[in-house]
Amino acid sequence: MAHVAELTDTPKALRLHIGFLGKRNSGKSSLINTLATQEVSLVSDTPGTTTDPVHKTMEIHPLGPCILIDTAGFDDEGDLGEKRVEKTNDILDQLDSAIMVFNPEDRSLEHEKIWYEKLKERRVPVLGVVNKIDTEEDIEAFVRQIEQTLSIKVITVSAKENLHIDTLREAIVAITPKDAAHTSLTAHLVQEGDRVLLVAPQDIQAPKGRLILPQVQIIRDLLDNKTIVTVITTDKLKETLEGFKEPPKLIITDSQVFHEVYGQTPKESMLTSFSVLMARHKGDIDAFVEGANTLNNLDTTKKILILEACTHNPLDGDIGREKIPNMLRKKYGSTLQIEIKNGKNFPDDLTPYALVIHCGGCMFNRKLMLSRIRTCKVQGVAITNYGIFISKITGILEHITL
Ligand SMILES: Nc1nc2c(ncn2[C@@H]2O[C@H](COP(=O)(O)OP(=O)(O)OP(=O)(O)O)[C@@H](O)[C@H]2O)c(=O)[nH]1
Ligand SMILES: [Mg+2]
Repeated sequence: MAHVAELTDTPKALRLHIGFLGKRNSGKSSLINTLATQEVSLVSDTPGTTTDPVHKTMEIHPLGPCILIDTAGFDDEGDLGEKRVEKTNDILDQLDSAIMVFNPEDRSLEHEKIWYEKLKERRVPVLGVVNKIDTEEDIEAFVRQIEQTLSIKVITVSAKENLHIDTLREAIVAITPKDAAHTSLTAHLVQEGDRVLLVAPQDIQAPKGRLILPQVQIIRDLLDNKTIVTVITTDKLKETLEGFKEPPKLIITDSQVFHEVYGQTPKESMLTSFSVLMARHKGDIDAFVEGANTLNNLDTTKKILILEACTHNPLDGDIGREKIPNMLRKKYGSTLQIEIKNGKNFPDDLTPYALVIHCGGCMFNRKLMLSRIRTCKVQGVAITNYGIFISKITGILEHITL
């Protein structure tokens, strides 16, 4: 059954990520269980019950598909405690919003101040939730203390007694931005009734028996936009175009065969790629184009960093590990220093690099990608992604509809 759920579920990367943070024993896990109306996370009166971040997918109307992330208490101590806190720290870049849970039995706000600053830095909206109001007196004074110290909206609840849980749900909806990850991927290019041709080579890189996530998402989006969709492999391009009465409004191609498709694109048709659409949807297309333009004048004394987020097994001709390095070496010489890293770990120091070339990030949410782009900007390092890089280096960028 797990397999079925996987196929029908909204991909995690498209869900809004809502983090529950707070001291140990404040009731983070209890609140998630109450919202989910099921035992998702273990609850106990022993501080430090939750150790690793726990993900619970759920629908919150009208936000849509969300992930609630339970975390270890940010006041955890000792060697193990520090590691747990680090894991909490690692998820901050993904958060669309954060729920900071307070325990009225402990009114110190030192940790909370630090974590509030971390969230503010990342532009994550924060909602304060004072839990356990069934046990404590003078909750109002505590609410005022929090509001004054952190300048956040605070509500009061009891996970145990199910008090004000509807208010909590409404407050979560109010603070969580419905971001661009939930808007259409293609509506800026097409209208109802337009004919759209997708070129999706099913080469050795393609997973057996299915299409890759960006292709699935884009096909779904085109269907939602009531366009007429045709999907082909590259070798069928010529006869498909010949069979059309009129040229298609839009052709969307895999970037790896961009050149081939560009050569055959009718002048009346717009041309873009799956990765360009995903880049716009997921990141900051202008930053990526600007990043790719550093190739005009590349500082070859510095290194190039290629970041591949997936941990798939490298295959012959793999795009991140072979195709892109080969393209770079062909243009800038074999001495160009190229580093390839697993994109899960984004380096803190980017200054040794002239350019970061990121994968499409189909496994990441938009918030995480934007945060990486921001980190690059702060350090003055250019960033682009695979699709934009390939279209730039093959001289096609100016012919793409962005
Ligand atoms: N009286 C009362 N007790 C609560 C409430 N919410 C949680 N608790 C209790 O507080 C204790 C801690 O709850 P958890 O949900 O495990 O707290 P947590 O923040 O997830 O704790 P860690 O995982 O250790 O960081 C448990 O014994 C809960 O039963 C509440 O609203 N009222
Ligand atoms: Mg917990």
